[in-house]
Amino acid sequence: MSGARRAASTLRTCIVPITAAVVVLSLLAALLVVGTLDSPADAAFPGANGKIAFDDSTGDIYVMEPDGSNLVNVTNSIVPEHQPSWSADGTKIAFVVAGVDVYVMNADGSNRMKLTDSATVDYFPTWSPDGTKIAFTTVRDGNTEIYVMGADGSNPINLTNNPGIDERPVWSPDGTKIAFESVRPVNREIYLMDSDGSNPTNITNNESFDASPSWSPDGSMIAFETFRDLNLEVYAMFADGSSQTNLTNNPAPDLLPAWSPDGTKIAFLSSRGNREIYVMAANGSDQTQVTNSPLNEFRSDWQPLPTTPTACGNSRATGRAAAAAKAHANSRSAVHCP
Ligand SMILES: [Ca+2]
Ligand SMILES: [Ca+2]
Ligand SMILES: [Ca+2]
Ligand SMILES: [Ca+2]
Repeated sequence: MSGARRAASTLRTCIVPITAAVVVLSLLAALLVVGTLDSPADAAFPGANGKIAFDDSTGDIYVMEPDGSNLVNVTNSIVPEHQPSWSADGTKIAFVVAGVDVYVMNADGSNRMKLTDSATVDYFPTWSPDGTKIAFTTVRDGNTEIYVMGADGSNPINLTNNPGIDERPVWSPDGTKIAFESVRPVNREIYLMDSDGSNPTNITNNESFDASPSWSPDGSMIAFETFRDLNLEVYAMFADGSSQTNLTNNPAPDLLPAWSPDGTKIAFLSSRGNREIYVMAANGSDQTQVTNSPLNEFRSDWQPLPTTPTACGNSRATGRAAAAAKAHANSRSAVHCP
């Protein structure tokens, strides 16, 4: 391993607990947020924050900048498209057509391809980090199960095999686990299982409704929605289910969190008036409305953009800027940049 790669690896290791603690340790939040804002992306989905994709009550999928600008309809068809999910390299979107089949398309809406063709409904697609597989939900076996298939639709396999409701899978950034919702038998909880379907484990363990898991890009935390406070709130917890913390704290329904690829922000939906997409810092601060439409927005997902991060600043920087970046990095970590 080269010196620069080793340094980047060391810095990433340091950042994992920092990113997680931002949510839990409010007294340290300001300091720690500063510590993560300019850090390299720390994820199996390495990248900067790209566009936000979402669907709405028109049955189309849109992409926009995270501040709501440059809104583009990428489906523009008369059949309803919903549930966009970015691939880890940010080049493709998996989605659902007419509520019954999983498709993929390029980020600009081109090259649309149908992946499932069962007699029942297939929905909630999500990519594996390496882009080779897609997990989804289906009722083809007579009850709601999570399946995984090749990214070309080949070889679908049942991962859950449980008489309860199992749906909304999301792959962990390192590819080893899948978080999902399950009702076994009466209470909706967030479960983790190994990516081959083994070892399903209830991690929310709360008598209220818990749903919509979204991994932080470093894999240390999961954001989710819950009704435990008698209105929907977005919470975050460590991936073992500990330290479940309310991030939104608003009397309106807050739901469907989507962590940003750089780990610093979370997009979510809120019905503070008309339902809109909001973006907040990962500790719940700075909740900002980014859509403004009389329609109802639904699920959002944040595009990872490729970067070439190093622990010692942008490798393309030269001269005084590069020296300043190295000095800044050295002042903030145990890693010494040459
Ligand atoms: Ca099931
Ligand atoms: Ca529950
Ligand atoms: Ca709320
Ligand atoms: Ca709206």
